[in-house]
Amino acid sequence: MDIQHLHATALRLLTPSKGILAADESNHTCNARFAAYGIPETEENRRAYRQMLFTTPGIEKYITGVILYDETIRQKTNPMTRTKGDTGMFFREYLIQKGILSGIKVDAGLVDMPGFPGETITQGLDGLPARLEEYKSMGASFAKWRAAFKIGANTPSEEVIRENAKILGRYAKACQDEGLVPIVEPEVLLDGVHSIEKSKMVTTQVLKILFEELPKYFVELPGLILKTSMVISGKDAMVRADAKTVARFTVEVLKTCVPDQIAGVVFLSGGQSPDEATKNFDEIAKLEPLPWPLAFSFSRALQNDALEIWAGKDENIHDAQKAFLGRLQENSLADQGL
Ligand code: 5MM
Repeated sequence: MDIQHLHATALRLLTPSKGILAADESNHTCNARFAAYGIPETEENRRAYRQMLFTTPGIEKYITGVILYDETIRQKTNPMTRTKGDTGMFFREYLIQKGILSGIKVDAGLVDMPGFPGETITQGLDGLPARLEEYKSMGASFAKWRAAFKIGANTPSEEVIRENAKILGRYAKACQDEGLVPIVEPEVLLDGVHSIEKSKMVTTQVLKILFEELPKYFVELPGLILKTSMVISGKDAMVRADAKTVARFTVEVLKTCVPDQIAGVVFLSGGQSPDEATKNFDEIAKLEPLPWPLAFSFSRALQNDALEIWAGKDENIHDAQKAFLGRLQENSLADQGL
C-alpha cells in the first residue's frame, strides 16, 4: 500500500471549493428516479442521462470526481451519433480528460439483517478484491461503500452498527491494498419523525463505532474519506431544526467522533431538497477551519432539477445542463462559506 499516493489522491478529491458528484445510482434506483418523470427505464436512457451530466460544459470547475456505477464505468459517449471508425470514448476516459477522477460504487446494496427487524447490512464483500483490481485497471482512483441506518424506536442497534462498521473496515482495507481511496459512507437516514437531538445521538454512536473498528482492519486513516449524513431532524418531524443548528450539531458530532488523521469529510444530501442541502452545507462550511477539509458529495441535491428538466428528451439537454451547473456553482460557493 502506497499511503502517500492514497493521501495525495484523497486531497485532490478534496480540493477547496469543489465537490464529488455522486452518480452511482444502481439501475434499480436510477430507474425509480426515471419512473417519477415518465422516462423509459432503459440502459440507453441511463447512458444518455449520465452523458448529459458529464458533458455539461464547465463542471470541472466545481467537481474533482464522479462516483460511477458498474454499468456506467463501462459505457461510452455518443454510440448513436458515431460515424464509421469512431468507437466513442469511455466516460471514465472522458472525465479524466477534463481532470475529473472516476470513482466506483462497489457495494452490492442493502439486505435485511436476520433477527434485527427493520435493519440492514450492506453486501458485496464476496469477490471484492478481483472487482477492485478490474476497476483500477479501468482507471478508477477511488471507491465508495454505503451502509444505511434507519432511526426508529429501537433502531439502529449497536450490533448492526458494529457489523456494518466491520464490513466497512474490510472494504476500506481491500481498497487501499489495491491503491484506491475508500470513501466510507455510513448514512443515518432522514426518514422518520425523530428530533435533531436523536439524530445527533445516533450519528455519534455510528461514527464512534466506525472509527473504533477501522483500525482493527489496518485501514490507514490519511488515505480515507468519510462520507456522512448531516445531523438533521427527521423528514417528518413536527419541528425541524434550522440550518445554523444543523451546522452546529453536525460539527460537534464530527469533532467528537472523527479522528484528525482522516483525509477529509464529504456530505451526502440524503433526500433533503437541493436548497436545504446547500443551505445546511453553507452553514457547516462557515464553521471552518476544522481538522479536515470538507466537501459536498450529493446525488439528488445536485441532480434533481436537471433530471426533471431533461425528462429523457434531447431538446432539453441544454436547459438541464444549465440547471445542473447552477447547482454545482451554488454548492461551490457554499463550500467557501459564502
Ligand atoms: C446515488 O445513490 C447512492 C446509492 O445508490 P443505490 O441506493 O442505488 O445503491 C448513494 O450512496 C449516494 O451516493 C449517496 O447517498 C448520496 O446521494 P444523496 O442523494 O443522498 O445525496
